[in-house]
Amino acid sequence: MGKRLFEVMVKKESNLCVAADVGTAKELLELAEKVGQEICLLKTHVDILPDFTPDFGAKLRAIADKYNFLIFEDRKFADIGNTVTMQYEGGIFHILDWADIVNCHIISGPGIVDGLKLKGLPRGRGLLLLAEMSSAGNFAKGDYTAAALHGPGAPVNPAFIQATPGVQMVTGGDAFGQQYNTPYSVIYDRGSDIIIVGRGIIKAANPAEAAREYCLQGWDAYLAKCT
Ligand code: S5P
Repeated sequence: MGKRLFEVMVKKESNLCVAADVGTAKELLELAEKVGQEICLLKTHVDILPDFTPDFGAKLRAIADKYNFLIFEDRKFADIGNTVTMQYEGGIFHILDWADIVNCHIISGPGIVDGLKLKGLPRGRGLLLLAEMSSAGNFAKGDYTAAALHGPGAPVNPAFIQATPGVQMVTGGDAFGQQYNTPYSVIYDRGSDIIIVGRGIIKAANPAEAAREYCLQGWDAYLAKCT
């Protein structure tokens, strides 16, 4: 999945992931059509959609295939391995069926990765680990961050892909402790591969235009970093 993601990024010249935190599934699908051309990834929170129906995944997949982007369900699994296997595959959302990539906290230890791998690997799915968080006062730092990056004593795998939220055109924050950095600082100064942008795009007067601008800035910074 990592290879596929890099292929999409190169082909579309985009390291932009849009966080589709809109109010309904209908709006989400409309947003995916608007920004589809500019993104490598669309990040969802499927549990915020009041009009979710079982065909949501297939509808979003069709748009993802049309515009060649991958789907990242930001589920932030955090339980023991056995429980997350069921949360990943079952329930109402059947995330395993339609999300290319999911993520998890490492708070419960390596068993969570084993659980998600059991279901995800046979389907070729990807998994991102939360090594840090963008919100003020979060506890993912120091040894915790190092454990997420290195595992038990191993060096950082160069094939790991780093995606960073908390991105807007200007630094700042929101009323709940979210902290924003610019595309350039996240990609160039902090060495991330992908910028994750929510309200900077979805609340813009013209989300498609805003996505284009974030895409250009993110990719320029990435090229500057990689060359
Ligand atoms: O540390 C984090 C991790 C994530 S995945 N901080 C975050 O903000 N996120 C997600 O990124 C968050 O759930 C939201 O969907 C998005 C940021 O949205 P924005 O509107 O603040 O750009």
